[in-house]
Amino acid sequence: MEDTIVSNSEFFQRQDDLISKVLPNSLVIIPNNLTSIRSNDTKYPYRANSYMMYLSNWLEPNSVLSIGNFNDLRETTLYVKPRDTEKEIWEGRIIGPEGALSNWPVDSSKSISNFEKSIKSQLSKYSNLYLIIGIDPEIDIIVQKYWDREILDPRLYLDEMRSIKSDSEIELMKKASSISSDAHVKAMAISRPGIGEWEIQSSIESHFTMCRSTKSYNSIVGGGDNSTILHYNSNSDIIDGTEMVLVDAGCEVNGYASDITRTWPVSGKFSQPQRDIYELVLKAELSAIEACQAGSPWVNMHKAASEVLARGLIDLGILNCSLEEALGKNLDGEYRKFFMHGTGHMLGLDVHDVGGGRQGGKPGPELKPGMVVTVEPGLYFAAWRDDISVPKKYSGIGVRIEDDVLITEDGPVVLTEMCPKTIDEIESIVGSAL
Ligand SMILES: [Mn+2]
Repeated sequence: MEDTIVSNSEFFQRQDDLISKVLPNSLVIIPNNLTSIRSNDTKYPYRANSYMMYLSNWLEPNSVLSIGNFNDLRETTLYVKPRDTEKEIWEGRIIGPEGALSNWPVDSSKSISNFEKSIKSQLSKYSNLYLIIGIDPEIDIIVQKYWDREILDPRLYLDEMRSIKSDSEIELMKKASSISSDAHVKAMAISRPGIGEWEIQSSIESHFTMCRSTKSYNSIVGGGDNSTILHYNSNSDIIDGTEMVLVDAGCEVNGYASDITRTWPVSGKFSQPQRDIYELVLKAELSAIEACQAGSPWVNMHKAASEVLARGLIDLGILNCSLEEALGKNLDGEYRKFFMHGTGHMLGLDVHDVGGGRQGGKPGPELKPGMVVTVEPGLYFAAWRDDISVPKKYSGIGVRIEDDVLITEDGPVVLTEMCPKTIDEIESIVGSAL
């Protein structure tokens, strides 16, 4: 079993919490993610489903977790791939039902080949069924064969549980934050005029691997105008000595993500226009972090960042309008041409984690102690866009600064604070490993 800081008793506690929230006599079924083909007979690296990881830390594909509360007693069953010597010779060890039962937080364990038979008899004794539909279509079909009543969604409860992190989850997220911070510092240190975007990507991801972690999303390394493409990830261009690079990369540890963005000039020296934009985004970021207070609505951090950015865009002569017009009635004014995404998202087992965010213009959930959010304002002046006009000196500049923030009773705690972001710090690190 992989090292983890989360104990089996904590996993059992999560299962107990879940079954105390669902209706009496309910069965909750959580299928695991499918594997996916990369080409012919090679597969993408497998990543277990986050709900499966949250409730059982089971990481092998071809598996299903079921948790029932029949007569108020917990009944957790893990259906897993059976042992198979022939297969194991080629593909590696399979834990199997016996291994699962002795080391994982489950009450019983069976071969996945018995799933249909077992679920058929289980369903006949339960009065309610919860299933996350759409993860594994085959499981959906089997379950619906034996259940013609309404299927309920357990995510209603699970997302709320997952949005508040326990001490051990926070510890894992601190570990991920620290590895990602070091990776960014190393990448700054090897930066030089003419460096390839892929070289920076390789340095960052090799550090993740070296620390026995894995990237939690595809690394974004965009030099010059590429930095204005929000989800750029071909990382295939050479970066000119006059340009900055925007790097959005983070690793996960035991499934828990970190998510950091830094932007720096590959020469190690900010030009005045780069400095103007960088300082403005940094000011917006610090103001948004300050707004991450327990008890305040989600939208507050976005408001804080937006106000700083809108005012700054006017001061720099990029917007020629009133502050009201720049900001807009619903934070939808002129400034959105240059800051077109949200200020942050929840962070956890998924990099864009469950349980948060603004949807449909609503203020979003209240920030609570134990939540971890990202704060990531940015400004993007794409040279290739013909729908905007900005002073020439700012054309082709894109800056985003992103940190991971834990909400506590005593105010925001920046988990990624060891990753430098002041202009002085960055200028002293860039190129220092050459
Ligand atoms: Mn992010």
